[in-house]
Amino acid sequence: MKKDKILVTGAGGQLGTVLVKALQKHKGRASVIATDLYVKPEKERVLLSLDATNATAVEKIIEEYSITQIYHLAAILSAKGEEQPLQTWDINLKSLFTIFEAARKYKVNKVFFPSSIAVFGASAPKLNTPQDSCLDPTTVYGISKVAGEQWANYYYTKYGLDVRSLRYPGIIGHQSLPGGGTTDYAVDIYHKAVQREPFECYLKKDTALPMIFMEDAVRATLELMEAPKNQIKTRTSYNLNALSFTPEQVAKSIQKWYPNFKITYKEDYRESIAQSWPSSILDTQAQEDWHWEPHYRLDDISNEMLTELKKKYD
Ligand code: AKB
Repeated sequence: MKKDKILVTGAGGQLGTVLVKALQKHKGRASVIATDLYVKPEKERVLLSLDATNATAVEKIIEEYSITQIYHLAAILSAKGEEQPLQTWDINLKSLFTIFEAARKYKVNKVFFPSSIAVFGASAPKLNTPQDSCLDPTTVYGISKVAGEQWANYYYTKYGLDVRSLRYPGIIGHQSLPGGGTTDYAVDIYHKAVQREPFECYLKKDTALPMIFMEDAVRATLELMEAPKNQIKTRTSYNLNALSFTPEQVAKSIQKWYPNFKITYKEDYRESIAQSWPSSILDTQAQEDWHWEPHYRLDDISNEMLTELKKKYD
């Protein structure tokens, strides 16, 4: 069988940074072509510059490296997206079409497209939101993800393109910084704690959101992509559950290691985005179809985050 050659877009982002390393470990360093729009010179990792909205550039890379799989992570997230709605729509959808079209044209075997809990809105149940709830998002990011899910299903049904997708909760990791998301506070709070600084939270203390630890998020992605094709029954995007918590709960967890840690609350526009999202989600289909199971609970995450970030700041 031909060896996989994997293209990753948005490889310099929060998830991309860690996913690329995991892919390199599983598939071999030379098998992963990591790309991003802006490339900082780095010793350790080779990141190629690629504008994922540029069809010619994308096709050139697919051809040049004989790409067999694509992880298309490049996108503008929820909070940043609200600052420039039209540009966000344009970038998120244009890059998606470029990738799907190029994948179809060059007969790429599999494509991964990240969706989000941001696809849900007011009409979905707030607690234990099921897979097939009504999708009426309030953010342009959420709208772009709903459209992306439908296009994923379209490319699968019409062209047989094997697109697979997860609705990620907020991702918490120490390896990289998130940017432009509503759930970013759950990473920033740990950075403040290890620097022994107080944290001002832009969400209310009791606003619960679904979250996932980076290791679980990366494992879920790889497990979904490795699952046999006939097990993938959801061709829009799978709900992915790990845990849910409020800012107050994460602060209390941090105080088990840093008893003097202080949190204050000053809500901004991100609170209303968070209010429009589920507090918790159900992922029965992911469990049934490809046996998804999260490993990290809140105190496990706090332990890992605080230990690893302390090494970075010390
Ligand atoms: C965001 O907050 O925009 C993202 C997401 C939940 O998709 N982290």
